[in-house]
Amino acid sequence: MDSLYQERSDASMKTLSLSLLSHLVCVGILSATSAADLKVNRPNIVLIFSDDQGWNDVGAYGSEIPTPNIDRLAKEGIKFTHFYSASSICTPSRFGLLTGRNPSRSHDRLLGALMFMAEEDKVRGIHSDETTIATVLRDQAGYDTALIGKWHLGHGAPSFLPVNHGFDLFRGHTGGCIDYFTMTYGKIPDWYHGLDLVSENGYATELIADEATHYLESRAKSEKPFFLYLAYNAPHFGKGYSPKDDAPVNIMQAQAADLKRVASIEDKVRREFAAMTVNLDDGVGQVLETLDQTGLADNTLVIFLTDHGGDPVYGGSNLPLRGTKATLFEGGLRVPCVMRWPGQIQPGTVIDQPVGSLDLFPTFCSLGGVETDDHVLDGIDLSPWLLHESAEMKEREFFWELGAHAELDRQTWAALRSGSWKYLRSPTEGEFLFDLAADPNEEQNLAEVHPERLAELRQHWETRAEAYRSASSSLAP
Ligand SMILES: [Ca+2]
Repeated sequence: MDSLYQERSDASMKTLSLSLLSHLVCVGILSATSAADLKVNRPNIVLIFSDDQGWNDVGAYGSEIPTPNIDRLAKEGIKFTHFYSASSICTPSRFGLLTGRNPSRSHDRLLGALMFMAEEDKVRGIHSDETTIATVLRDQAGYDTALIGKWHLGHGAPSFLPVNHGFDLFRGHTGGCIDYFTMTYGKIPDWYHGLDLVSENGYATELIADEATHYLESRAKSEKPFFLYLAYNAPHFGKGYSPKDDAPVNIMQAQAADLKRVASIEDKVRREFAAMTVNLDDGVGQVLETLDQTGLADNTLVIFLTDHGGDPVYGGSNLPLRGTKATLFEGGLRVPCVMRWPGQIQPGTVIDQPVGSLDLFPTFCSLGGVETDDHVLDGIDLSPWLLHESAEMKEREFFWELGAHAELDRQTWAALRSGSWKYLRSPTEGEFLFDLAADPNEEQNLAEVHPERLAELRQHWETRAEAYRSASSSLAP
């Protein structure tokens, strides 16, 4: 099956590479059409990724939580209304984002979160032959690369860490969350500079924003383009430590000054979540201001998206969408996503077609002038739509698999979107069929009304699941 996906990928990339090149000429990025010129004009990329922030947790998407800086990106660029994460859990979402491959293809079947405290998870993670966008941009397009913030793709051997996966610079943490004030996971140190653990204190969201500011300032006079993956731990809960139980504990960690800013929110947990969110939004504002001050803004594509839906237990909200983090309803998968590139992306653009985080790898490659023929990818190059070409987006399928564990034969969540139809299988609630065009919030299960379509989509899911499983094991070292 790999060859099938390779063929699709090849065909689309050839078409779109040509398309991009001609477009870059049209919009004035290039003065000539040579590959050398394309390389000279590669944009910087700042990819801001927040944690457990749901559909209803960004102002531009209807939230009561004020996020003026994220909203500014939407006003000055594109707002996507059907942007899908690769998964509704941290680790597989990040695997898909960074590799452009469905998480079901990952060697270690990264279909659930890597739990930091679990000994068995210290030998799992992203493998050295699984290629990230950072590696490609660094090695094939000459980008300087950095990860500031959360990794969550392996915390055991150094081979799992970001500096061995394409990132020149890493300042951040490897586990699923941290204590916002001590940068530890419970009591376990988890703040790195490169491969070295360091002691830090402050407030994680602000520390990450400050590190980003320093990085951008250091890039201002460089000839090389850069790729900054800015992965906030916020507004995910923090991982504190309970002396009474002598164990790590999940805690909301808002600062008093931020709580005052959202005092009108009555529910205590929602208010704490909102306070952590406005601080995150401040960080986005600080990044945008630094881009302005350094003169980098015009040649920098800034993207903000979240890793998956919110968790209402910890104050997140995905309303009016159904479901939450760790489910495959729209509330788990559909995420806020905005992109800005001054002078290239038209301000106030709204894109309603279904796209997703798996599309970012081929898109960044296209913008960086890198061919993707050698990669088996599951997304498409979005640059024609970012740059307002009159390109038609073909209907395609989106596939998700959650919680599978081949050795244990655990129950899984399954979902597949084909056109406006969505098939979903929950381990506890059975099968669903939704028509998202008529029912975007998944209120009407049409499984009994359209049994043939249900069977057809179920079969599509099974075929893909088997293909990905084979690809995963056949590539494993
Ligand atoms: Ca998350």
